[in-house]
Amino acid sequence: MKQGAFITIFFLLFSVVVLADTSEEHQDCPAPISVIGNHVHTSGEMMLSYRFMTMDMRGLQSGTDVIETADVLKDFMMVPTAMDMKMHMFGLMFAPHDKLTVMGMTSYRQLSMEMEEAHQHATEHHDHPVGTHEMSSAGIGDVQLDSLLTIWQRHNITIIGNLGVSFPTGSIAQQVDDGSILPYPMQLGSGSFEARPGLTAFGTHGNWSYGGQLRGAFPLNINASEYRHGSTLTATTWGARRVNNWISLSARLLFSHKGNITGSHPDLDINRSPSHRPDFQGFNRLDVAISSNLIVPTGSLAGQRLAMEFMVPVYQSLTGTQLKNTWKLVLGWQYAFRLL
Ligand SMILES: [Cu+2]
Repeated sequence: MKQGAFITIFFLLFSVVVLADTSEEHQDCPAPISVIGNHVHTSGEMMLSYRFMTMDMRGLQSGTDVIETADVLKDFMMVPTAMDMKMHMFGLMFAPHDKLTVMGMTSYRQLSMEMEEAHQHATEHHDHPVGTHEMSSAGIGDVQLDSLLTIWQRHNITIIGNLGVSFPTGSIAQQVDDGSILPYPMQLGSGSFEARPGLTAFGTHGNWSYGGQLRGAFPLNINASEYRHGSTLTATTWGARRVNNWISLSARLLFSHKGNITGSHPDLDINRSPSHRPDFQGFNRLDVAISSNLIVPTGSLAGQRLAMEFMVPVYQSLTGTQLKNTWKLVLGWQYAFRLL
């Protein structure tokens, strides 16, 4: 399998560089780029960030079983076969105090979904796929505010509490050209205010750094379209190793749980497609990711970081019939500087 070979080569390269011992002098060894709110800043420090995320979903699965498109078309008029998600994420961090960092984030999202459609005959039932088409949506996502409080710090270990809120700035009324509403996964926001608590711990040891984060997202209200997304819980743990003054490499495990939707959009017909069903939205997933970081230690570009993370699922159990994740890539830029 092409993807398997690619991952194997990546991991081999990764272990070769990790095992090659090089330098001694201390310098930051950051967490993987897509862990949000994993570090704090010192008073008066500011950080700008941009992340580009692209994710591929392909093939249907129910629970952990692979499902054929033709089988799903026995029960639905349409079925998604692939989905592509692109996100441009913008973030701003500022520390008014050594023990408090505040953070704001939003994103611009581009979603597209490929569908296969069944024949519609009054007298005869065909269940083989006959037509494919694509639907897409794009726009601003939800806005997140987060405060990071240093609650414990000793030796090389820091524990921070994350207190976050998400505002429903993303549209939940994205439509197809003919005016019909797009299914749940194609909407840009959740439509609800969300509480986003979390707990993050990280430490350093020589050329190594490590950490873990527990995070929840709890939608607080039924949105304007009469539904509420399920709660999300994530747990991640990472290890990073500095190779030299410029480069560090990291690996992490991520477990995610998402519940089903409560309520339903009044215009989404549950017989149309599996993605129209509010009870087909939850999942449990375990992902593994490797990443690299490039940090400029001195000079006029000091404080800049370029990073890349590549993630693949190793286990996913989907509630009902859904598209499964195949891979995700995040490219990021961060720039920290002293404002005050
Ligand atoms: Cu920061």
